[in-house]
Order: sequence, then C-alpha cells, then structure tokens
Amino acid sequence: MNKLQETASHFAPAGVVTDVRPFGNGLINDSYRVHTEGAAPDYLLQRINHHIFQNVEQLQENIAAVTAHIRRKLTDRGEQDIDRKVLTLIPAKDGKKYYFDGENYWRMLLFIPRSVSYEKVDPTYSRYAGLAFGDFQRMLADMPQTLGETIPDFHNMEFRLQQLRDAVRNDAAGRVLPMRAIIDEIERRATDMCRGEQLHREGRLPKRVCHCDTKVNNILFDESGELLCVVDLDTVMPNYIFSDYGDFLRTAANTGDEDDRNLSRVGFNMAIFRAFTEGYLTSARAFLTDIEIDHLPYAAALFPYMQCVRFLADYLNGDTYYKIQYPEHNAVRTRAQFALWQSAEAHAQAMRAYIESIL
Ligand code: GN1
Ligand code: MG
Repeated sequence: MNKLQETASHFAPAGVVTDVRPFGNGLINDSYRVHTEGAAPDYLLQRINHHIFQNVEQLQENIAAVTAHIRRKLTDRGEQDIDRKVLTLIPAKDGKKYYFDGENYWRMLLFIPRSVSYEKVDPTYSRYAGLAFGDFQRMLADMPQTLGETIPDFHNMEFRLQQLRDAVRNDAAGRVLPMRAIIDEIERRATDMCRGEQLHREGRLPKRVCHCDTKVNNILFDESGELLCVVDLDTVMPNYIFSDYGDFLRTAANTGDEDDRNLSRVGFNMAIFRAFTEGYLTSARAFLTDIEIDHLPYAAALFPYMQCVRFLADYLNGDTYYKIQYPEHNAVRTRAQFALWQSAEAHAQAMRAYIESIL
C-alpha cells in the first residue's frame, strides 16, 4: 500500500481500492482519483490547501451544508440520478468530515462517473451553464445556516488592490519594474472597478450565497452534453452575484487561454456572452434587483481585472499562491487577463444593448 492508498484507507469507501492517481488541473488543491474494484464507485481524494483555506473545519461544514441543501431541493423536484447532480462527501472512519494526517488535511468525495469538464465551451453549453448558475443561486437562497467566509474578502476588489499595493511596495522578487505599465493602468481604473464594494456599503447591493469559482472547468457535463453539476465548492459563500456571472465569462468567453502567451488570441467572445446571459437571466431574473442586472457588464469586466490583479500580486510576491508550471507563468497569466479585461471593457456597450434587448 502506498502513501495515497494509506490516506484513502482512513475514509470508508465501498469496494477494494486498486489505484490512486492524480486527477484534474486545479491551481489550489491536489486531487486524486481513487479507483476501486468491480462495480463499486470510484472516489475523489483531495488534499486541501490549508495555507489558503485556513479553517478546514468550517470549510467542510460549509460544503456539507450546501450539498445537503441542494440534495433536498433536487429530491423535492423529483430529479433522477441525484448522485451525479450534487457532490457527496464521504466521511472519515472516525466520523469527521476530513482526515488530518499530522501534516495535511484530506477529504473524500464520490467520484462522478461518465462526466466531462472543458476548458472551453460553445454557446449551447454556455446557455446551460447560465441556467445552472441562476438555479444554483436560487436553490441556495433559502439556506437556514449562514455560511462562513472560507476565504475572507475573497472577491473584495478593494482588498485585492490592497494586496497588490503591498506587493508593489515590498517588491519581494524584484519584479515591479517590468510590470510598471500594467500596474499604472490598473490603478487608473481602480476606483471604478471597486463600484461593487461602494454599492454594498450604501446598502444597494446584496450578498447572496454564490459559488465564487465558476470557472468553466469547474462544471461537469454528462458525456451526452447534459449539465450535471458545479464542483469545487470550497469558495461557496455570501457574495455579490457578480462573482458567478463574471468568473464564468472570464473563462468561457475568452477566445484564448487564461495563460495565453499569444495575446492576439485573447478576446471577449460575444456569442458566449449572449448565450450565457440569456440562460442566466432566464433562471435568475425573478430574484435579481435592477442594480444587479444593470451591473452585469461591469461584472464581465471586473473578473478579468480582479484575476489580473491577483496573478500580478502573486508574481510580485515571488509566486507563493498559485501553482506555476514555469518561472514567468504568473506574468504571462497577468498579461493575458489584462488583455481580456481590455477587450471586455471595449464590449461594454454591446453587452448593455444585448441585455436590454432580451429583458
Ligand atoms: C483558483 O482552484 P481553482 O484552480 O479552480 C482560484 C480562483 C481563481 C482561479 C484562476 C481558492 O481556482 O479564485 O479564479 O484559480 N481559487 C482560489 O484560475 O483562490
Ligand atoms: Mg477547479
């Protein structure tokens, strides 16, 4: 039995474990697929990045509450195949929702079979995703528990800018100089990009339970194309609906890659925008306020901007947060998100016109 198999044995999966192999490409946690013999289901074993999620106990309580709530909603609606439409936490043998090996925190989930995720989706899939996120927010609207913020100020733009300013001041890795032009442009637009925080302080923008990491590869589809569920629930917490709307478009409506070196490939794809927005408003319009709807184009630009700020701060700090594949990776990511942000801003008028046309 190797180390990973030994870790898996602290949970109580049905069936005999045959193999544990790396799975997926998240930038934060490490995931492994636990293969089992015969008809028993497979599992997903994850090492939780506890430097980032510092309160693992609360994190796991959040996930348990959210998945139980969604499961109840799906059951009430008479959905079939529920184990593939919501995540299932597998408790550790001692009954806890995680296992601590003295150094690392682990959790286990049921592996969702015959599912696929994508780095890019077409308009048809984007529309499904829009419907699904609107529905996700609606299902969680009446959760009895108040969820903790698993990462405080996660999508607080003022806080993210403060982190960037600290990183610029410290210049820990000596990388500020070549990034100066980008930093200046970020600062020039800073006040406007913090509008969400401003509206919230004025009591005009609510927080609702959101997913907060709706990048397109966090959505599972059935092999037939049907949408199954959203995964990566670590960041589910109260936030502005802009998070889910904006982060999906940041990843799905980018004609290039999140870390594209070729900036001429990067741009904001209006066909994806239209399909996703139409789907999202179909399921969310009933509960959204006018202020939320009016600011959807702002949200579409905010998320590439925020991700640019976050990648840049990490680059300046010497790559302490995101996993990187090569030394300049965070600089490349910063430039790609910067280009996407500029493109999204250039499309703001067209976005507004489309939203008006469908309401
Ligand atoms: C991280 O874990 P993953 O790769 O789905 C990050 C998101 C970023 C994203 C950028 C907890 O998501 O906020 O938008 O990378 N998650 C955390 O690709 O910071
Ligand atoms: Mg992920």
